[in-house]
Amino acid sequence: MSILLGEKEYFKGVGKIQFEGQESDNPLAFRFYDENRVIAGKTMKEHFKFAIAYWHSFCGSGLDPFGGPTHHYEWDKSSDVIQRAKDKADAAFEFITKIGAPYYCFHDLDVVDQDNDAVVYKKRVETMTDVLKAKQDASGVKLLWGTANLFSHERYMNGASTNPDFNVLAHAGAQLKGAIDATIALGGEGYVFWGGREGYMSLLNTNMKREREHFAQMLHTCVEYARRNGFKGKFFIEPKPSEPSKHQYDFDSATVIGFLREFGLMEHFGINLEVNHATLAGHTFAHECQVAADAGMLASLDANRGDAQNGWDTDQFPVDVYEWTEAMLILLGAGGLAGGGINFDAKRRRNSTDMEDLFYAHIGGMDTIARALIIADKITQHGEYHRLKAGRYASFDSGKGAEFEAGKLKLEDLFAIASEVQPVQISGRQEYLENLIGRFI
Ligand code: XLS
Ligand code: NI
Ligand code: NI
Repeated sequence: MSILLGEKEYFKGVGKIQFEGQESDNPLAFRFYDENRVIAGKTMKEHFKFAIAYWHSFCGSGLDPFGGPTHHYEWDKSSDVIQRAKDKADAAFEFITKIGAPYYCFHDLDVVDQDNDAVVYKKRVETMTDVLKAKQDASGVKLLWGTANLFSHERYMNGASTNPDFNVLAHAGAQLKGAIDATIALGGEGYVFWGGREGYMSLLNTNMKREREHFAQMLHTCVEYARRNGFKGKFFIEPKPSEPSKHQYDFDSATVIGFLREFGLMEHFGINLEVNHATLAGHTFAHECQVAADAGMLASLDANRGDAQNGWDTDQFPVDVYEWTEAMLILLGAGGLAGGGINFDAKRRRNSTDMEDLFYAHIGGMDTIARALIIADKITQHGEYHRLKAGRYASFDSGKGAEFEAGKLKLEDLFAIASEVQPVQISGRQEYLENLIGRFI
């Protein structure tokens, strides 16, 4: 079967990327990501469900606050809105099949230009849904999640579902309906809410309580609509502490879990964690993964990385094997991602202007994560790491510690025990553990 699904080939000279193993010198090959390799009972393909982000890979132009586009796309030339959207879809599916990602993700307005008229826009999204459906059927590529872009249009400058003006909220609802319809029609496995404008710039003009309540009400309204229309997948909230809002309501995993509990939304939702968002929240990626996993909410990941020196969402491709090994240990411990996959929410740099750069970027990211999984599995099988970590809590496994965990001890009991025993100093052995992990990398 030809991997070329459109009429025109956009990524000329690059064929299907193959797994060639660690010794390969071919820059356009995988060294670690072997989709059929079984690790801990599942193939890599099943573990990761790698997805390509439509926005960064096929829309992002390299533009930054100081300069215009540097990525000039062949598929972005037609003056006809629908033709341009179709050309972009051709390019997208050509890339997705060549890189061998089983999934993709999109915002409604990644696939077709927005229009202020809600009815015109609805029609456009429906037209493109049919186009994407045909491409999915022809290629076997699936939709990991869909979402609505409720942050770019100027009407959302004061928020979307949290806008103080009900008329703006209604437009957000119209867009949400369209994006949910598209996700259902395309068999999307999840639906993401990322609220870039759901937050505030100043509390002087913001009723935070009301805005959070409106946000929760909108989520309930979406869940009701989607379930009534046959959506069986998970909804994901993607936390981020700030940017573009000064303060976003979905600050981090812990905040989101609290919010979902407060408003009775837990059963329908999981968390979609993004590496760079964790960093911006002042956490490690592992911290965010662990908080979500402990609540049974580790559902999906947006793979990227920040910059150690710059405090913004630089969305670079993952390269840090140590960081991902820690995450993969948590993921293996949680029994995998609950309903989602790994989406590359990452962009090549503004000055990475060769067409091959998009391939190098994804190959590097997929190999980094694959390598981390292989390492995490070896660490798990070796056993010492897990033994040491569990061993630190052994005093709660039996005797008085176990009674405390079971809620059987009163404060007076603790006093009585303390008057008889003195704790001996026990090392946390952080460096030992760091070296232990390092041995497998
Ligand atoms: C922005 C977010 C965004 C979401 C989807 O920082 O990462 O890209 O993933 O709306
Ligand atoms: Ni982001
Ligand atoms: Ni993201």
